[in-house]
Amino acid sequence: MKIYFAGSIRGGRDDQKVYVEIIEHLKNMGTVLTEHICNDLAEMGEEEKTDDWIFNRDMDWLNVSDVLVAEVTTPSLGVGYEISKAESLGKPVICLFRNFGTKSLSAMIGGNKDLNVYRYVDIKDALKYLDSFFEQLMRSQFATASKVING
Ligand code: 6IA
Repeated sequence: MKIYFAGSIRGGRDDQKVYVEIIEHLKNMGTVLTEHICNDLAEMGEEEKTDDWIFNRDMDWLNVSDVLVAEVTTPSLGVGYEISKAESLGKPVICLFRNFGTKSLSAMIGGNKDLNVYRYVDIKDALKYLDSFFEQLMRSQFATASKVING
């Protein structure tokens, strides 16, 4: 399972600690292609990379990923773009939004029934949601693979 995790970078780093917890959890379920998103910006070692290099690298990863998991509490143009791109590529998309009262989720995400939007207060609930989502996803991938093999 190749997982593309999306979280705000230039949109603001307020939720970096939450990204760490989610990514650590996702690593039990597959390969997180974008693990660096939870690192401190200085450690990302990407300052010297050009924007078009970053864009092309991330789009290549999105293309080969099986699922997109986005933490959408801190609004980010890049994360919004990645969600829309993953949706048009037919990838399953999970959007996690921390509901703590002062921020509200964009209607372009919250109103889209094709995205799996989960609003949480306690991070533990978000991780449980991921567990059940991935269990279903793996079951459906297994059923599709069996059909291909057995006809
Ligand atoms: O608009 P944003 O920067 O908040 O967009 C964040 C999203 O776009 C993330 O989910 C990433 O997948 C992708 N992205 C945007 N910028 C970068 C990046 N820049 N490195 C990797 N992925 C990125 C590094 C520059 C940084 C050292 C300032």
